[in-house]
Amino acid sequence: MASIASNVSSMRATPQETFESLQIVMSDEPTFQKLVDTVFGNMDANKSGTLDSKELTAFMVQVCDDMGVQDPPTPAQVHQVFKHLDLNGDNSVSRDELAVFLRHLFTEQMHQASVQIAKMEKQEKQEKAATSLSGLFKKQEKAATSLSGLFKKKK
Ligand SMILES: [Ca+2]
Repeated sequence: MASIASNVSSMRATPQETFESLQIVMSDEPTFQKLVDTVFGNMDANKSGTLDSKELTAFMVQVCDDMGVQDPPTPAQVHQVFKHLDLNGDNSVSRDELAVFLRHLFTEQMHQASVQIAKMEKQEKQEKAATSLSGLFKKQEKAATSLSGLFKKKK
């Protein structure tokens, strides 16, 4: 159930993979809506068409478990998420309210993934620069050695 949401947000995927799968979902509205339907359908255990805090608790426990988080969410945390989801304050979360939340969540995750990708690219460049610099030093050492050899011969 949580598998779709956790696949998308899995910590095990590389930032590049995360970014690409989120981009696919976010760039295609029918795909996004289908995902919302699937997630909502899985969360709405009693098929009432809305989510209550019990259903949200079960969902959050599942997601935390899927993501390898040791501590299950506290009732206070669930309450906070519920309040965040329940945009019109009627004490239940509709499919459309979940859609708003997921769109926001995915946008945020795409941003985080792109920041991570940029960081990794920068690191790679720095490593390359360091490698070529040390190669340059080695060349200079060689040159210095052969020059000093030349010098010794002259003596
Ligand atoms: Ca509501």
